[in-house]
Amino acid sequence: MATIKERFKAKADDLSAEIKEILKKHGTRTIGEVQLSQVYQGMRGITGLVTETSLLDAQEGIRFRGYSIPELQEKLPKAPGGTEPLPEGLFYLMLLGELPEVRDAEEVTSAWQRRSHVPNYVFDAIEALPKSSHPMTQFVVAIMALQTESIFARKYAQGMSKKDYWDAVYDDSMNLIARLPRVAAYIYRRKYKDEKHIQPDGLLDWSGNFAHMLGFEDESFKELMRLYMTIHADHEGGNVSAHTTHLVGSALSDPYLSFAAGMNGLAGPLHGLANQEVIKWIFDLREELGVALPSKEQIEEYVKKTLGEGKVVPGYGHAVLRKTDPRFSAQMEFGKKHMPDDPLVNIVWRVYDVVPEVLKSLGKVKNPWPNVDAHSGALLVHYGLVEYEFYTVLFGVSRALGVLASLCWDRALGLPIERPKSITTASVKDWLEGKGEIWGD
Ligand code: CMX
Repeated sequence: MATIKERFKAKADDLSAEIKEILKKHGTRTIGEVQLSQVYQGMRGITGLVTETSLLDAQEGIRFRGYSIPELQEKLPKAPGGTEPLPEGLFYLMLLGELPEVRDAEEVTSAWQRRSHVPNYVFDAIEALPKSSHPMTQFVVAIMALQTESIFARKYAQGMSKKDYWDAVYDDSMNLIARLPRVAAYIYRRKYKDEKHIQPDGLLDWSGNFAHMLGFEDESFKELMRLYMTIHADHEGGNVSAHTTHLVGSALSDPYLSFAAGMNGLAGPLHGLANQEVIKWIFDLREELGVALPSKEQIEEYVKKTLGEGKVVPGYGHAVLRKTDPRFSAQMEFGKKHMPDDPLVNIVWRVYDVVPEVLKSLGKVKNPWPNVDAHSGALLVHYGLVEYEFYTVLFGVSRALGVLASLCWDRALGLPIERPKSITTASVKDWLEGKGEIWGD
């Protein structure tokens, strides 16, 4: 029986050959046109990247290798007695493009268990930061400290051949994913739990062990972690964290450097940090109104106040999606099943009843519907994980699965350094006046 690495290599060789053939026959075909407004407005809608692991449809939401989130919940292997998918299975699916059997997910679990040792100097690097540092800052510093372990960097320095890049990236990616829960849990227990650290449980799956090291033994919290780690893993290639990891990796920066760069992007409030902003916004709303469950009218007033202060409503809107995010819906289903009467969860649902209409009335918001971040915090608070500044770290641990599986593909397919063309407004004005072309080298 071939190892996951050997199976990946065989698949990558097949796809490389196929892509060569496609480009030979169709490489000059035009995929779309670029308007001047798109160049100025965040490259929205410009197709310019290949990401094999997942594809986002504006109406339907994300599909991982063709499978929607409800399909993953049905088809991916589960932990014994559990109903939520194991992210190990999703990683396997993203990497190999095939649904895993139970034994395949188990193989990933045991590979990550074997690779999970975090050297002490990584904890020392975290300890060198003040405890008040944001958890994402501590997380990125820890990833950078781990970089000294990079097999890719070491082998590159020794003169590795191009054809072996994928192999070193695969090992670095597997090691990094295996170590992230320990690093993240260390940051959490250091900052919020009097430095009372919890040793890993080598018998648990990746998310179950993560929950355990964070200090949560409730089985339904472990189920939430499995779902959370699955749905946050990947959202095709153009979002800031995925695109940054891919871009930095294209310079042959190793997976640690590339992933740390992606995490700096995830730490922005318009991207992953929105999950902490949502719960902060709801806590502020509750405090200002002085009620446990505000009415729809009260919420509407508060939303209008937020907008009036020139702020965004966190957790709503998306650059690509034009419907309720299925990742929001999956969390809503989890809430209905495990905590239908939780007051905070009920606020999230009430906000969902109110915000889209208010945002629509502005006439400029392209997507008034909730994204993944609108729901996650309330579920975590239910189990006692109330320290919302930590939420983006959870998102980051999950995001590693998608962006690092993609990085393996990038190197296996030999994708080149990324270097789109930029222009100046002066050159645009010349072009508009017919004084020549603005593009070209
Ligand atoms: N509240 C208020 N205004 C919003 C808004 C929101 N939730 N979403 C969009 N808008 C505004 C934009 O700020 C923009 O206003 P200006 O023209 O005055 O600059 C206008 O509506 C048009 O924006 P858009 O084309 O609809 O949205 P973008 O593609 O530019 O941005 C996003 C997408 C997600 C950054 C934006 O919707 C937003 O800021 N949402 C709140 C933050 C958030 O939840 N981010 C998490 C996204 C998911 C993730 O990555 O984790």
